[in-house]
Amino acid sequence: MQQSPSDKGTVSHCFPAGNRLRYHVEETEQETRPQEGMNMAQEILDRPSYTLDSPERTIRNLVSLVVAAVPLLSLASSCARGAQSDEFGPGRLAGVVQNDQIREASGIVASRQNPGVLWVHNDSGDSARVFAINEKGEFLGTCVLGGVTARDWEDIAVGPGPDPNRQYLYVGDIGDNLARYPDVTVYRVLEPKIDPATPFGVMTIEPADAIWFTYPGGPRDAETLFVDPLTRDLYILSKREFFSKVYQAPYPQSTTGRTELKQVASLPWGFAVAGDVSPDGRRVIVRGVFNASMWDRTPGQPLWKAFAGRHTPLPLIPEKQGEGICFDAKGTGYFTIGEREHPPLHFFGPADPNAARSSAPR
Ligand SMILES: [Ca+2]
Ligand SMILES: [Ca+2]
Repeated sequence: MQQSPSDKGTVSHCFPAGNRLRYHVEETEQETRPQEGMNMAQEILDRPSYTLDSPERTIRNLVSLVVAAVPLLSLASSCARGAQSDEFGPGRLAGVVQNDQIREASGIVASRQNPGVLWVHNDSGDSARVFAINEKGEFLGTCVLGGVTARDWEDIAVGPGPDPNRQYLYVGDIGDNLARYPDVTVYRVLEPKIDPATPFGVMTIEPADAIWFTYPGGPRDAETLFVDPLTRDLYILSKREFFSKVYQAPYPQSTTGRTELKQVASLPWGFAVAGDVSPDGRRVIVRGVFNASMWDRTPGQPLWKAFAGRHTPLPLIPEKQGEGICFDAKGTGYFTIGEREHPPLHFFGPADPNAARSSAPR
């Protein structure tokens, strides 16, 4: 399996070797805040500007790295300490994914038409397939996307598509650690009907539409994809910025040529790694490297305008390389998952189930 430093493990030492900055990666089972800080350091190191050409510049830039990391850490910390949502409980372990094929869960989404089914996929290095698990993390089966390749899959979404009355899976092949690819692709395929109580083995789902995107201003790395269930517009959020950018591709998206995304908003923080829209289209959640926030959309409002409003920090449980978040099928709670073998699946339900804000019309 291909492994790039920016995708795998946790950087614990970095040092100049020859004219290039090399990475020495060590795996650790610790799941601590300091560890996440190191992950953040790795995220910053992954940025192309830290590809160095001399030991002297290496030292200078490492100093800059530390300086740059401090406000980032402070920002994340302040988010965590701020007016965190009291709507959701502190979270619990819903289960542990025991299947060995799911070794780097890079994206997760809850099926709307198959309540109790979650779709997950691996990061770069896997074939074009998604896995179905249930809300306990138990494996249900594998769906191979026929005729599709996987370069660096980073997020998955579900929602309507060409047939507004059917549900589609959207898979974002949008990872671009070094911002070098001329385009990125979102694959769209009809979602199969799955029974959350019945394992189904392996099935092929096809045909898949390929939707190619470019960014204004050149390539970008992104790990966040979601679809507006009310309009079928696609959204991709850039990752490697202090204020992640929100890009939109209105429906209908072309499947015959590249479409340039349009930047429509920015987040109040950066390094977005996952996101989702509630089934009723009224709420958006986005996860950062070690924080997450939720935005409310007022009725009739374009989804992207919600990002101009107040955001509510959400509780998270630290996860190793945690970069998956999704609403549950009702939109009253959310799941998170991280990139490690046998990852824990965490669920954050309503703090007060009787007062749960439902997806039903208010
Ligand atoms: Ca990746
Ligand atoms: Ca991801």
